[in-house]
Amino acid sequence: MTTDYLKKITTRGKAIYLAYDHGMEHGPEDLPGKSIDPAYILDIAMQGGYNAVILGKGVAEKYYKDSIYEMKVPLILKLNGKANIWKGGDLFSRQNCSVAYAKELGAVAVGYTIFLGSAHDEEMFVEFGRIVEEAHHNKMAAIAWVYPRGEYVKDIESPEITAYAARIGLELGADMVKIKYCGSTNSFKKVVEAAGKTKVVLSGGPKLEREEEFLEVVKSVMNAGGIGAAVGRNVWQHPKPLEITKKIKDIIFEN
Ligand code: FBP
Repeated sequence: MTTDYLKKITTRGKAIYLAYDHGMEHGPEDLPGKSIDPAYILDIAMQGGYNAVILGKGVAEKYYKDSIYEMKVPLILKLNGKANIWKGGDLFSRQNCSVAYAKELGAVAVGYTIFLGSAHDEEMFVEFGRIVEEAHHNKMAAIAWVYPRGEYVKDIESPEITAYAARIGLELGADMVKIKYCGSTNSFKKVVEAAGKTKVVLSGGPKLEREEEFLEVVKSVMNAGGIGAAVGRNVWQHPKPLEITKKIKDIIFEN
């Protein structure tokens, strides 16, 4: 099947997304200053010309649906999420919003995190597998966040496990995988190769002290064949979010 479910959230095959699911994943501690306010983030997404903003169900309902943002910025609805408190063992992030409801909220794509290596990874494969089918029946894209975690994962950012993460996206039918950087352009090329026809975007990571460091990572991902980045903290924890957005976009779209 060649239907391009990503058309609405890409520009000439490339993309930049503003991620804001951290209220659940990390808690308010990771939302300093103005970033606690979803409207602040949506303004950045709109003014920065992002290909989409990534929100959970509640924020989408209260701040996006029937607002100016709905007309200006496409929505990727994050269908699962876990809090950052339980440290007792294998992670399992269950679905908390249906594809049908995501569509009602105006989403053109849905996202779901899989913790590869957790004792529960197969259950997440099953949930995401069903989500892919439902999304595609609704002509929506399905995006997998694939993050290696757990007792049996020695190094969560090794090239080998990152390539495996990318491949899981392809095997499950994801249109796109959102994964962490694994250290070099050459190793990331193997990641992109493992993902095959599933597109690869960088998952931003914690705010780096020096913005140049982050921009180098984006450059490397693009040189390796990635199609863009989904960034959160490195943009909205930045003192000048629109300036850093422009720098990231220059790399992604004019590389
Ligand atoms: P960032 O660019 O801020 O890292 O956001 C990307 C993201 O995938 C979010 O969507 C998610 O909440 C977070 O990172 C998860 O990060 P981690 O599990 O590494 O703490």
